[in-house]
This record gives sequence, structure tokens and C-alpha cells, in this order.
Amino acid sequence: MESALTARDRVGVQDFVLLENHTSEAAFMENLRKRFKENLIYTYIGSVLVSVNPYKDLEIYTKQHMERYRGVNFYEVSPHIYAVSDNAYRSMRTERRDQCILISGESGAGKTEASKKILQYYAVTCPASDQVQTVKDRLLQSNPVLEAFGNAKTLRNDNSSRFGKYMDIQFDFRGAPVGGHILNYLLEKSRVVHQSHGERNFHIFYQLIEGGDEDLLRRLGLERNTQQYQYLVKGNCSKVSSINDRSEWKVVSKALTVIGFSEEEVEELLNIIASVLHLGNLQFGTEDSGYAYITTDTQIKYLARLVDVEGAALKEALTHKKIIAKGEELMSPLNLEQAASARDALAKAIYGRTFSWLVNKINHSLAFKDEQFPSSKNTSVIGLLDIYGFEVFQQNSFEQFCINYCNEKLQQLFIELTLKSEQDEYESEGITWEPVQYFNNKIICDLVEEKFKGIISILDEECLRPGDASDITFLEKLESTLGGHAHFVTHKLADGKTRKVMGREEFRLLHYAGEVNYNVNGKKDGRDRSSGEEDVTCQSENKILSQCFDKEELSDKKRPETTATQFKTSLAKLMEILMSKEPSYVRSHVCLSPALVLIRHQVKYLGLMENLRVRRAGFAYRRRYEVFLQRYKSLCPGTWPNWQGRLPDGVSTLVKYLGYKPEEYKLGRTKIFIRFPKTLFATEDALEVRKHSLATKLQACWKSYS
Ligand code: AD9
Ligand code: MG
Repeated sequence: MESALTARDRVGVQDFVLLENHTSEAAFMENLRKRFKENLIYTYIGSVLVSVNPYKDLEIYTKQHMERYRGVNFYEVSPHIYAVSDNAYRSMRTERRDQCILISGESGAGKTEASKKILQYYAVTCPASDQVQTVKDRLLQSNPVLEAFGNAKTLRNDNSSRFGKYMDIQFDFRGAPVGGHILNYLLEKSRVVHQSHGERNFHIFYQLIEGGDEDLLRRLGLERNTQQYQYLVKGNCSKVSSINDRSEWKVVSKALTVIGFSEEEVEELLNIIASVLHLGNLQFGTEDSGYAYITTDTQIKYLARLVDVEGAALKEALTHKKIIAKGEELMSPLNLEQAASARDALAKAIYGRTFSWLVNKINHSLAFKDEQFPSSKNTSVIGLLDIYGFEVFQQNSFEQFCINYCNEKLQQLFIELTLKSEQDEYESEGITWEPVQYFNNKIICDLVEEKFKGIISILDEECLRPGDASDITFLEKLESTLGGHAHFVTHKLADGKTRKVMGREEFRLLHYAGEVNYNVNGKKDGRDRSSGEEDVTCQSENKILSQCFDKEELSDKKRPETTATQFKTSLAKLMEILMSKEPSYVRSHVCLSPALVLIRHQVKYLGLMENLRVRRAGFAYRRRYEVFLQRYKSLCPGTWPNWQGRLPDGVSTLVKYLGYKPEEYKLGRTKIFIRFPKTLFATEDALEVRKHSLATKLQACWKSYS
């Protein structure tokens, strides 16, 4: 039999904290490599789960695996996403505190897969009844629907999330899931009308065309050939070997029914999807006057029928712009280029708003319903955050800017909650402590979001300023305000010369995760409203569209908020939500074996080494005295049934009685700090023994050691 020592040599340690040479990056990488070679894709840093994408199906997500992690302490079993799920669940139940699980990592690292595994774990292991089963099914089925409409093939990931998602799962007092709620963040709408080479539009378009039955396609006026649609051919990549659009279509159609979409709603939803494709095929010609006219009447016919508006109104809306002159509304004609851009703007707006409608509809279906669960007034929540990962492409636009800004905010939260708060806490609790240096990316968050002088403020100003504002004036403004900032670079050098490697329409941000050049082309269009073509959608008899395009909102003369500002506000709210919960972290990595070069970079930017150093020097667990005493007082005659003296004295009496060694714990001002998880587990076990009969316990122990 292999000895424990040789086994460790082969498979590495399951917690980086246990590495002998814990501060060396080489040792860290070696441990990751060893484990990955053995298909051990999960490793801990304390309670943070580090994962490496295996890019193959491992037999580690079976029901038996789920059972193995259920109700078991973190360190008793090998690291797993189920251990994190179970731990959050148990903390929620025992401490009645809302939890969140934050999954971060680059695009393609496995965030979405991880969030699905967590949800599956709860669906299988939590208590069930008929009503709970309906909620579980709906929670699970929301995934294929949202992925169909919000994911797409990119160069980095065949199923890349093109929207951010935060999902709350609500549990009742028995720990059964009774509801859910999804918040969605900035869908990458530009993909609807344009895809880079090797990328696709959102999955749903291909699924519909490949999987929809003949009758349906006829009704929608579609051909079973993706090559026919301008919005689907830009990336020259409609077939992807890892994707079966036809079978996915079946999955999505079924999921829509499970969630509770009526036949009529599905029909209207598909009418909209088809009408986006027809819009893409609209062509314009130029009249002698220089203005655009529509040359493809069939498309107009289909469009008018599918979204239920008058063809003439649609034509007018797509070739004219509404202007107000001397208090009067006039329709001013557009030239060819303007008309094409109005068409694309309308397609993006329709798709974007339909996506929000979809999330809304799912939320209605998931909403906790009092009448179904009358005894569950007080619910607790576990939130799952699966947001687009940091990404760099050859060309990076406004959307990459938002995605990467979002990742900066999440890194900031990670720093706040793990590195900084941990060190701050030792200080405030009066625990002696060797501070660990780390890079704080707050400087980059400020660069983007600071009032008046951050990039978003400058963008707002340029977007809303009437007159000569353009992409270039925006860049100039950035240069004059931010030139010289340590994380901001443009083609201009301080001595007035220019940087050869950068285009004139670009600026570069030095993100915590790497450098990215952003193109300012079209940045100014980061507004959510287009000029007037949307008015026509208000007239639509399609129920979804008429809900999406609210007449009152569109006629509101107030300056609309820019998309960037809306995004900034929604991220700030998200941070508040996350801060109010107890977090668990999953840090996922893309794998590029065997070189692991890419991983080294990711380890660096995810701040894992700093995290490890803080963790190693610190304490695995901390509990407020009253919570600790309340939970374990029954284990010591001196503290049972009630401790009358000072809380720290009670805790001290208790832990001495339990045999804690001085190096295992420290007493702070309001909390006890426990260095090793195993100490707390031993205490938890003692509690179990007390709660259950000794015989059952012995049996369980025997099982776990045999
Ligand atoms: V993005 O930021 O949305 O572009 P994610 O979400 O981080 O990205 P995703 O979860 O979609 O990545 O994973 C990418 C692919 O890796 C999946 O489609 C799977 O093919 C593969 N993957 C990820 N995790 C696992 C896993 N635990 N086991 C097997 C996996 N394959
Ligand atoms: Mg994803």
C-alpha cells in the first residue's frame, strides 16, 4: 500500500496552507500541477476553493459524491465544489446568516459550470416535497433558457456568458429551496448585430433555425439555413463541433414549459427572435436625394406580421429620425449609413429588452409564494454570482471595458473581504500579527468610476454634451484629465511624441489582471436609447414587446442615464448585496496544460499567493464569544447551562476544558480565533457525540476510518 508520504508526493496537498514552502510560487504551481495530473482539480487555500478547468467530464459529480459531502465538515473530505456548497448551506442553517458564493476567474475558467454544479447539489440534497420539487425544477431549468439567450461561442469559450448573473436561492426553515431571484447585468448586445471572426451570435438563433420544426419555421418566415441571415454570418462560424443546436433546442423548449411560459408567450418570444433575423436582412438603397429607402419589402412584410405593427410605420421609422424643431415633431430622413445603424440599434434594443423581459418572467416563476409555503415566513438566502470573466481580445470595445471593470470590482470585494478585512480584524481585536503586502486595485476602480474625473464620468459628459462631442473629443478629454495616471496610457507620450504600438483611437488600462487596449469607436454610443426608431415598437401588438417598450418611458424628455452609469450603479448595488452576506470563494482557472504558463498568470492576478500568505499566517476560524459559547457550552460542566461571568472568561474555561493547546487559538476583544480547522472540527464532533447516541457515532467513525 502507498504510504501517506508517497501519496502526498504524488498528489500534492489538498490545502495550499499545508505546503511546506508556502510562500514560493514555484511550490504553489508544482502542487497545482501534481494534483491536476491526477485529475484532482480542486484545492483549498483555507476556505477558498481553487479549481482548474479539466475540459473533460470527470466522474466526480455523481449522486454518490453529493452524498459524501452532505453534512460533512470541510476538511474531512477532499476539496470539492460540493464541500463549498454544503458548507455555505450549513452556515446558513446553523447561524441563520445569508450566504453568497462568489465564483471568479477568466473567461472559460469554469464559473458557469461551477454555479450549475452548486445548484444541482442543492436540488439533489435539500429536503423536498411536491411544491419544493417544482421550485427546484424551475431553478434548474432557468439555466438552459438563460444560456440560450445570453451565452454565445467566443474565441475563448464555446459557451461564454455574455451577461452577468447573480441568483438568490431562498430556503425555508427546514432548509428546502422555496424560491429564487435573478439579477442580470449588462448583456453584450452588440453581438446581436456583429460577431468577430470565429465567434457566434447568441445560441438561441442557431437553436431555433436548426431545431425548430418545419411548421414553426414557416410561420416565422425562416429558412433552415443560418447562412441566410446577415446577423449570423459575421463571425463565419455557424457550426461548432462541441455544440448540438438541434438537441439544445429541445432542452430549451422543454425548459420554457417547466418554467411556466404559456404557448402564446413562447410563440411571441420566437416571433421576436425571428424578427431580429429579418431586421438583419433589411437592405437599403439610396434615392437620388441621397436619402435611404428600404429595398427588401419581403422582410418588412414578415416583420410587420411578426411584431404586429404597420409596415408603413416600420418603414418610416427605419429611414427617418424624429427631431423637434420649433416645438414641433418632424421626421427627418436618414442617409444609407444612418439607416443601417438605426436598424442595428433597433435589433439590439429589441433583443436586449426581450432578454430583460425573460429574466423578469423567470423571476415571477421563481418568486417565493407565501400561499404555497405558509409556514415559511422567514427565509434565508444563498446567492450565487456567475459573472463574465476578465477578457482581452484583439479589439476591445465598450463591452469589454464594462466586463473588465466589473472584474476589478469583484477583485476589490475579494480584497476587502479576505485580505484587508482579515488584517483589519486582527488589528481591531488586538491580535499580534505580521502584516502581508498585497496590491490593492482600488486605484483602478477609482480610475474608472470616480465622480467627475473617472472614465465613466468623462464618458457621460461627452455622451450628454450637445454639439461637437465625438469619440475623439472623448479620448482627448480622457488624456487631459487622466494623462499621467499610473494605470492609464494613450498613444501620446509625456514629451508630446506618440507611442507607436498604440492606435490613435485607443486607450490602455493596466488592469490588475493585465493590460487591455480599448477602442473608443462608438463608445459615445454607450447610451441605452436610440433616436426614435424604438417609438414604432411601442405600437407593437406583440405582448412582450409592448411590455418591453414602455411609451411613457420612451417619451420621457429627461436626459437618459448612459449605459455606463447604469452599469456602475447596478454594480454598486451588487457590491452592497454581497457585502451583506457571508461569502465563500471559488477561484477558477483556465487550464493550458502542460505549460501552465497561463495559469501562473492567473494565480498571480487572482491574488492567490497573497491570499495564501494571509491565510497561512492567520486563523482559519473566528467566532464571536457569545455565538461560540452558546453553541458549545453544553460540552463543559463549567459553562453549562449558563455562564454567568465575562464572555471571554467563559470561552477560556470552555476551550481549556476541551483541551485546546495555547498555539491553537487566541482570544481577541470580541472573538475567539482558532488557527486550525481541525480544532474546530474536533469540537463539532464532540457536540455531535453529545447530540446523538454514542453507538451511532462510533459506527460513523468506524465507517469513515475503514
Ligand atoms: V465565461 O467568463 O462565461 O466566458 P466561464 O463561465 O468561466 O467562462 P464555463 O463554465 O462556461 O466558463 O466553462 C467553459 C467550458 O469548460 C465548459 O463549457 C466545459 O466544457 C468546460 N468545463 C468547465 N468546468 C468544468 C468541469 N468542472 N468539468 C468538466 C468543465 N468540464
Ligand atoms: Mg460563464
